Amino acid sequence: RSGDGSYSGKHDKDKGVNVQVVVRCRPLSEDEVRLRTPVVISCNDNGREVCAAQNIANKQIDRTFIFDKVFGLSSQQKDLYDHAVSPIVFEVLEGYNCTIFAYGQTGTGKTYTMEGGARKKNGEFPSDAGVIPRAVKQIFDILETQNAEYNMKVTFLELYNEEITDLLAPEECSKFIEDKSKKPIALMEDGKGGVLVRGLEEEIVTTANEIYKILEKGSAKRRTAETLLNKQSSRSHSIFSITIHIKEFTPEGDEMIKCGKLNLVDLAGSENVSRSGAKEGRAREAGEINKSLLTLGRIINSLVEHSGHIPYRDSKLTRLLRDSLGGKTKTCIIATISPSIHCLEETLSTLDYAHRAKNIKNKPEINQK
Ligand code: ADP
Ligand code: ZZD
Repeated sequence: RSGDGSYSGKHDKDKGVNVQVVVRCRPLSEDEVRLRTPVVISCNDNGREVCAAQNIANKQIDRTFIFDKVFGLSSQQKDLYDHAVSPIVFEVLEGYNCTIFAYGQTGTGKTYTMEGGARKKNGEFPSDAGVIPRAVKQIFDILETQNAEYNMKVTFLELYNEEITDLLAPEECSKFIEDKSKKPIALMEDGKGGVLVRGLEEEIVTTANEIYKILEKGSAKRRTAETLLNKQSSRSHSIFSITIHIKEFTPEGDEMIKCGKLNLVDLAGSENVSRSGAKEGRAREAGEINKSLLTLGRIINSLVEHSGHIPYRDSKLTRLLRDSLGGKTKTCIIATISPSIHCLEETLSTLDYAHRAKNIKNKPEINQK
């Protein structure tokens, strides 16, 4: 689909399709309300504009940015899902690989957006459920109504300090977190320009409930690992992936397999890069530089500046998600921001970053055999 909303088939493919970038601003927290924190962000709701009010030397200098969509302070999980994510899930079921990134400063709602509120004991679907559980539900709802023949597998991993933790690996392995007996995970080139994660647990699933249980298990494991290894969760990236093979028949009655993959990525807090950049030397020693996040930024820059070398291989995150950045995957970035005056500097940096990413072009292709 091209920018003007029309289908233009081949044409599209040749020129590439822009990465979709949406912005979501969280509401003020109760504490911020109590402290009468000034709001400096205004969103043109159900629109595409976000405006940051900046007061420099008593002069009002507003900056306005245009995105594919902007979700204002009062947007609900369902609004964001229906308008930004649901169309992407349909494309996954058509056989595209799609990736959704959540990018932003810690505390702006990346995890709230991607995961959302906890599961309910009574089994009811939470109204504040985030992108991941909603996508799972939508995928099964569609497959059921289509009466499709399919198989599905999921993976869930965390990346911290350039080390991968398999959030689905059985307990036997995680008990020995620091032990040599733990299953080694290695990234290997697959010879087709992609990367394989050797040793990563792939769970075959047949119902949405199974996936929810897997998410539960993965979340618990992530929390345990964080406590045990004293990790700072704002510095970790998590990637949840669903791969679906769907059997279909052509009008001629020939069998056809379509394969779609959805990657849902909750990135480390963006302040991990901008701040460590400022205090390079000491931060580097303290291991504070988030190599993966830094490399992601560099790749976005080289892609939009069309500078020859794209440093995909410089970090694990970008090796894993290489195809999402200038490749055959359809990509969407959800940039999350705070409305508070105290976050203005980080917010402007997030908006600049996200705005630059709008210029990346991918060349999506359907996987079918
Ligand atoms: P991050 O993952 O970016 O560090 P969180 O998702 O942990 O941020 O969000 C920080 C806090 O703000 C949490 O308490 C979360 O519930 C709340 N929050 C974030 N976004 C929203 C939103 N859109 N609506 C309501 N509460 C939100
Ligand atoms: N944000 C919640 C998890 C938390 O930090 O506890 S919400 C969703 C995606 C990835 C991992 C977990 C979830 C989540 C969940 C909550 C509680 C136990 C397991 C999983 C969730 C929420 C609604 C439906 C399904 C999963």
